[in-house]
Amino acid sequence: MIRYVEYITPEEYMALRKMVGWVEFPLEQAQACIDKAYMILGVRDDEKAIGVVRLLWDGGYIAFLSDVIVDPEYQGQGIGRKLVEASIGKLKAGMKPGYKVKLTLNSAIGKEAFYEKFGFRVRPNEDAGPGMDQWLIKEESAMKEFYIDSDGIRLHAKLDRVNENEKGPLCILIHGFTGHMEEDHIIAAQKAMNEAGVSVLRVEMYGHGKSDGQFKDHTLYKWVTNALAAVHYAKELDFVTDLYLCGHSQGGLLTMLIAGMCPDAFKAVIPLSPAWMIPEICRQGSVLGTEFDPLHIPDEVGTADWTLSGDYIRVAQTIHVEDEIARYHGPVLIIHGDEDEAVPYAYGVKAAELYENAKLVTIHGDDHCYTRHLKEMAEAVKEFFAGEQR
Ligand code: FER
Repeated sequence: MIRYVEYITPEEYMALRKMVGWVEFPLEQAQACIDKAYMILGVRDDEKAIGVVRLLWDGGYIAFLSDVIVDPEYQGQGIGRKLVEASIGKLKAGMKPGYKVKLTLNSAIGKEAFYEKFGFRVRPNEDAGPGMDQWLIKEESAMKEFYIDSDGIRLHAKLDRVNENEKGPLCILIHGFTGHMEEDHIIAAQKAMNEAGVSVLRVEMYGHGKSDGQFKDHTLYKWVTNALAAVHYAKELDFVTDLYLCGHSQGGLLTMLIAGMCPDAFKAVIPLSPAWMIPEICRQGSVLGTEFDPLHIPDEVGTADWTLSGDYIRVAQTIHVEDEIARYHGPVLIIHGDEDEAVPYAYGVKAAELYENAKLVTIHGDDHCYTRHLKEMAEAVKEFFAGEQR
């Protein structure tokens, strides 16, 4: 049965536009078309959306009749006429005594006679020139946001591509402990890579940013599983030529572990201020300056600011980073501030010595997140990738 309803969904609206060959647009924009209309009327045959009309009115003198759509299978039954009449009726009902409103529409070619029946005049005519219009189109962003599945855990990801239409290198970029993908130093690294012609896949790990999981429950095993899922995702992308992996701090430790586990996956890896001492200090009974008995790990460890489950420690204690360093023979770029308060600079120096093929860039006078010389860090990243591309 044919019903007239006051609402249709953005998806239905786009499906109707598609059905008659009209331009489609993003659902967010379609939603605005529905929400901001003075009146929207949908037509359903039982539940199926088969028609729509939108009436726009500024409340002053300009009104516009837009999107008179009827599913071709239902045309010739007077549905279009009802939609136009309902729109004119609604507009007249809203006008106060003395109001004058100009109702305009753009007829589809050949539909002029249909609209003339309601009093519309074809333009140009003796007192009005032709109607004019143009489409303004904003390019789609090169950034795409989505989730990567990691054994049922949704990892929030953003892909910033250098060029939508070309193949090229990609770097996976991972934040640190308590961090996320929008931190200044993560964005700075992403932009530097993009400027060097490298697309970037930022991924948030378990319990961080907008990914699934609670911070307290995160462990390095979970992060390893997540990073492997990100690597598998990246390897499936058909535009990717060379793959790189970069991570900051605990993400830098993760980078070192994954490099050892997948030594053939990456053209190079970039641990930024890598917190690769975490497993060792957990074996010794301390984490982030908080002490515990390493042989009798409590259920929880923490301060007023953060809480970790004992499992974080248990897992960390089993990890041996030197083994993974020894398994990776490719190029490594380590960047480290020599006034890092969270991960002593000496660890950056030591890692650079242990790797077969590492370069250390020291950011003099800088801290853990390069808050004093962010540009220098970004420049080092850019230069490294520029060298890689030559
Ligand atoms: C620690 C020292 C530094 C630690 C973490 C960090 C979890 C740094 C983390 C980061 O910024 O990613 O003892 O324990």
